[in-house]
Amino acid sequence: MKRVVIVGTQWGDEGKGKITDYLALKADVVTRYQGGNNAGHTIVVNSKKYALHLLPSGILNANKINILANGMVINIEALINELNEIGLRDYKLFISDRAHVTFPFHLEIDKQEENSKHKKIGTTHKGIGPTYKDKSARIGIRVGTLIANDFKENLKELIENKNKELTTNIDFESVYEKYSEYAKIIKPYVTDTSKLLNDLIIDNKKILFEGAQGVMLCLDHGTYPFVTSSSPTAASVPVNTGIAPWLIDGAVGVTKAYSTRVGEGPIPSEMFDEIGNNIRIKGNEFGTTTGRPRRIGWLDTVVLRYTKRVSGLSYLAVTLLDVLTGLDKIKIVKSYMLDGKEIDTIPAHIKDYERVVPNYLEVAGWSEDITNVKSFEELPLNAKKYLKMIEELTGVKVAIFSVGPKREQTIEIL
Ligand code: 2SA
Ligand code: MG
Repeated sequence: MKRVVIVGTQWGDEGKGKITDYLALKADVVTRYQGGNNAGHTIVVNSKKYALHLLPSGILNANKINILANGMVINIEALINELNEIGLRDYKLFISDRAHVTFPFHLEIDKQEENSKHKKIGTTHKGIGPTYKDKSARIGIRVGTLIANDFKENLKELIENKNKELTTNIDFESVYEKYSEYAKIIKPYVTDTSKLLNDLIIDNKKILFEGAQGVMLCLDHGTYPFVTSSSPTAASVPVNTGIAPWLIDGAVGVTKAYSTRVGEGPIPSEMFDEIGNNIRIKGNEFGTTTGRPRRIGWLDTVVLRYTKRVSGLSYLAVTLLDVLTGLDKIKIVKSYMLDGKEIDTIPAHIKDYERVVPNYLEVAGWSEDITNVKSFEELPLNAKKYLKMIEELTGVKVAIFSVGPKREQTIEIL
């Protein structure tokens, strides 16, 4: 597959960064296409840790082309900080002139909205929703406008608009002063990335589209209103990058060997017991972006089949399999019960989804350490059975599994 989308099949944090990092070794281009710095992953190169929130995983490799496409919302200050963090090195970075700019007041609005709502979403407070809101309301500022001569007038209009809705007053001059400086820094990277991508496709380059968050957090197909404000599905790539849908060859769905969710909203297989606690500690299930403890549940194949349907999944990559080592029994959600009926989908109405009760299958676990396993064959029988069961229940082949954070702990099976 030449042009592949990395899709989070659950509620984010599936280990997409690790899988992208692994698959990026064979790719020429890595493109982020939605969200902003509400995403996050850590990359270790020469034993130095880099926390990336906006920059694509290929940035630390001088030979890769990295693109922030038009579907993104970009906190320019955070982007510049990330560039400073990676330091003086060669990189190829391109930023879409059509991506939208997240300003400090978007973060402020995000916090204010969360605090005033009686039903919290549990956002990352990164101003993601408010930036997309301005985009939809047709008052937002694109990167192309940030670097244009009349940025000042555009910013003034936006801030006058915002001052009407905010309890605090945004000082136009200080925002303008800062952002006109930032504009100079990023200007060399700004381009029409749709044109660039289409040219790269003509050149037969291998392209990875790196999704952030997960399909269950999709604005359209996720557990609305407990979702993010963009679409992490493979289907959103064409719109969010400016390429034709038929130029996408497939999608690798990344799933944990169990479920997690950070923020509010239902997770039907949530565990409130010692097993869940142990998984949280062993899997280091704390948010990269906000440090919040993640909620833990059993693997949910209703979710995976749903993700496959709305997003498309050519293959699965199962991460954190090693975290399940040592469990006597492992549960897998097979279907849900709602009002006495068995269902195999995610109800649209959130109150209904909150009421579903999972039907579980139970399989035997394994106790052998699997962190040094180098192939599928080396796995204990029950771990093999677990992966096979995931394939059977989803109808998607498991192409990759991972047994630890290191690159060599990612194993390809196909
Ligand atoms: P927001 O800030 O408006 O996007 O928040 C809306 C909801 O979306 C959830 N959310 C996330 N949940 C898990 N992981 C997220 N980001 C990952 C990270 C990166 C990834 O490691 O931080 O896996 O791509 C993420 N971003 C948003 C949030 O908790 C709210 O429920
Ligand atoms: Mg993450």
